[in-house]
Amino acid sequence: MIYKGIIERYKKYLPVTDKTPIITLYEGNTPLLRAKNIEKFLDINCEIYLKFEGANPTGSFKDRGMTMAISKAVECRSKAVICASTGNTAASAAAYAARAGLKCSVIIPDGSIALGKLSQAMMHGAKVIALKGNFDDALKIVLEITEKYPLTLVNSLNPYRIEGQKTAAFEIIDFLGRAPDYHFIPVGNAGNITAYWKGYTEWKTGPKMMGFQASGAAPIVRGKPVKNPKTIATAIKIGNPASWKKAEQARDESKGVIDTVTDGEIIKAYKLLASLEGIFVEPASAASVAGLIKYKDVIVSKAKQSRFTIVCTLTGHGLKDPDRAIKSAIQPKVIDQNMKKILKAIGL
Ligand code: AN7
Repeated sequence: MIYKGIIERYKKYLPVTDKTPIITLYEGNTPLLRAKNIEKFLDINCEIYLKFEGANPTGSFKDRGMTMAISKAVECRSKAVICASTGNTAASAAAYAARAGLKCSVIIPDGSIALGKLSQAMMHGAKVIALKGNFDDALKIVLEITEKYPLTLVNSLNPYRIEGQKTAAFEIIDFLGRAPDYHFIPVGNAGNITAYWKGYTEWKTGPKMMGFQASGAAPIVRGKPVKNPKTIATAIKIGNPASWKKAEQARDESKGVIDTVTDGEIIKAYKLLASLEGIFVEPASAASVAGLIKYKDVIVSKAKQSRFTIVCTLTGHGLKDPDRAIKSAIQPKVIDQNMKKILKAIGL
């Protein structure tokens, strides 16, 4: 079968009918890559796989949910959609809305979203409102607007978003032939951990769900909302997640954990992925691998009896946040057209 996106592939398991117009950019079907170099680096007796969601059409996992949300919005004759966003939802909503011919407005926290995401939302013709406030303020305002005006909410509170995103768990089960033992995932607004758990439980299987928040933006771990969340991983700079309770449910039912990783740990994992595996992700995405590194000893001690299979979701592409990449790596050398100096710089 020719691949035509997640709705075509998983129609039977999604709330669509033959009448649903499918708005797709052929999202999904993303690589599940074995990470042998990281296994070796960590000296861990497990198989580690990376689900690289940066390979989606707009560069993040949001496209899986957005193809569903926008298709259903068109089916319901909606004319306009709106979301609050730390960037990736905005980029995805703007792209799919453009393809569907819908109006799109996005409210983003001013100064707190990565450049790639902002450029996407702008290019796809969304009305971009940069709010003087944070993501939580933006979401509150968007919810107020959608209560009063006929705009379709395309944040993950829209249940079709979760339905679309659960297909990532289906792909993992299809690829491995079963569910992994552990699944590491970044947690922001907590829609994705909710969606994966829904996908796994629909197959009556499931790994331990291991969710990670940035330590400066960790309301679920702290047990209360964080007023001024702080982290370099702007995608998950969220102080009051919409799917808080469902994330806790995923954690508890799967006997997993939701814990923190520091910005330093995130940057370390971000660099490891790029330098050891050739996979460029945005900082928030590296929270899953940072979490795996944090829990390595716990897993190794349990892995004595059996060899575990571990999946880490890498939620978004590194090109989303070029500023952070350039700040995190060795700067290029500026050199005259002088062969001797150039050879020296190369190390010859
Ligand atoms: C790269 O775009 O919330 O826990 O508004 O962009 O489902 O929120 C983005 C979230 C992880 C967290 N990694 O997922 C938004 C937004 C990346 C992200 C998350 C986000 P959720």
